[in-house]
Amino acid sequence: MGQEALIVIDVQNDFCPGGALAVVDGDKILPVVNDLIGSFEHVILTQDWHPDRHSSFASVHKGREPFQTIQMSYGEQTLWPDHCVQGSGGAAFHPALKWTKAELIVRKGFRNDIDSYSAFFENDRATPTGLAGYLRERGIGTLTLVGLATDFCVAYSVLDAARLGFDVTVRLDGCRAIDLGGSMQAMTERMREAGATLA
Ligand code: VGL
Ligand code: ZN
Repeated sequence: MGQEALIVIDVQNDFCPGGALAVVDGDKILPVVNDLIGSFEHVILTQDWHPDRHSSFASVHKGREPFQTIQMSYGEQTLWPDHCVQGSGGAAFHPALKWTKAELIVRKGFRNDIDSYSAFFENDRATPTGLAGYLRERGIGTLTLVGLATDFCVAYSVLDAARLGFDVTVRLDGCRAIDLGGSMQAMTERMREAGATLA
């Protein structure tokens, strides 16, 4: 069990209204997320952080459109509008996010040829980001997750955390979904099956 941490997934401008990959009401989570940041001793943030011609962008695949799915060497990959380009305003944290207390910021998706939804592994579900080792070394075994988007980066982080043996709770009032082709219902079921608590 050990210590507890709050993990805040991708609360960045591009996932909020007006952003390149806006999640409906993405900015509405900010009061809940900021309250949780205030109440947790340990806070970790993730930041989606892509090179400017990242392989998850539809714009680099001739004849493809955002939200289509393609086969990559590591499996199926959804194509996205260009988003969260390293150093861009869209990749910055939402201005209302009270992020200063964070002890660690995990950047992900920075390798050109592979996407990374999860805070723990890239989309091959095998290449680690280092977060599990960090948490274990610090004696943190219990995690609460919030952020964007529920059915992609939050959900894959939750599945990996549960698989790695962390005790995981998702605060759904601190999350909003993209909901692509029923992904919200499918990922909710998978998170439950994995043993996560959905609160
Ligand atoms: C995300 C799609 C692409 C997310 C990141 O944060 O959920 N979704 N990149
Ligand atoms: Zn991304």
